Amino acid sequence: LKRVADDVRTVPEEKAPWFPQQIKDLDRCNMLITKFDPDLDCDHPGYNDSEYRKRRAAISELAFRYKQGDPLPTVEYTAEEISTWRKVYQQLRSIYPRLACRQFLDGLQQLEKECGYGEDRIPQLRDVSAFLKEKTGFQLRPVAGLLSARDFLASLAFRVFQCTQYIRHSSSPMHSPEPDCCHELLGHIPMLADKEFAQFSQEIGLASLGASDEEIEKLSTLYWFTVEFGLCKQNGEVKAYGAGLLSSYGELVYALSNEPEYRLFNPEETAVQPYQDQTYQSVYFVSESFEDAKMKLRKYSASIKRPFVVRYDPFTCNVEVLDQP
Ligand code: NLE
Ligand code: FE2
Repeated sequence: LKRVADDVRTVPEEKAPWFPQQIKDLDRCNMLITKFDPDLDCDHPGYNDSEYRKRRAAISELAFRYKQGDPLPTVEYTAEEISTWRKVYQQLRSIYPRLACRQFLDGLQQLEKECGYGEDRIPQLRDVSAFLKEKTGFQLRPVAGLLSARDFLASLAFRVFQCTQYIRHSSSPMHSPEPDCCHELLGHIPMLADKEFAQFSQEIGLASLGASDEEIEKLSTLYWFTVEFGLCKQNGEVKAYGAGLLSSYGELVYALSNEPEYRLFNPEETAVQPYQDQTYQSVYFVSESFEDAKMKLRKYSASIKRPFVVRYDPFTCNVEVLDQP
């Protein structure tokens, strides 16, 4: 295997989009999608609340200034923000035991025991990142809003999870179309404390590096219907493992009622299913088991064709680029 890292962009027939090869390159993976921005989207519940928008701008600033390796910024949350968190936490906590998958419940229990999770305070990214680092090697990085799929997936290749730090508007605690700290901390973090989940999250990230726009679109659709909105069978019952469900009381209850359509998870079909990002999904993909979803996703990721091979070096945290053998 010959190193081709530096010629990837110069050899015309091997042209691939730029991608990060060192963890500090993630400072360049910051392309935001502004369609849910409360300053621009008149359907956002915070659109007419100038206090909320000012607060969002201040928290975004922390993310804009952040460089890889800086200590994670802390936010002193206001009483109103904590009260939104409390509502979200209490409501969701009461239905998790019935509706969430086992891996999620395990992770959440550890976070409650070891990382100060509870209804009275919003956990700080700094503490959560240190916790995850010990469990699965994942670390957090602050982000100002919804990231482009390419940049978001690329960070997973380095076991970095990009996390928003602001909280949803107090008028809609039960559902938000955009990510916020409730979504990250309650939806994603418990799953990222699971070793195997962390491993396959990184594999999706590695598969995305230098992939074509078309492949990125498919990969992010798959990510959407699994990591965000996935359901799986466990002991004969359907449970949620998707973070978008596990952070939204409204959609979690809906997804596990008999209203929505269920289809069997199959990467080829799922990857081209149009998805709903304004409101609840109209279809959910159910896999035979959590392990089954994982296996199929890994297989799909590994099948993406690129003119080169990437390999992650855990000692240097660099991605090596090698010629296709
Ligand atoms: N709908 C989710 C929630 O309310 O927490 C957020 C989804 C972000 C992709
Ligand atoms: Fe998410």
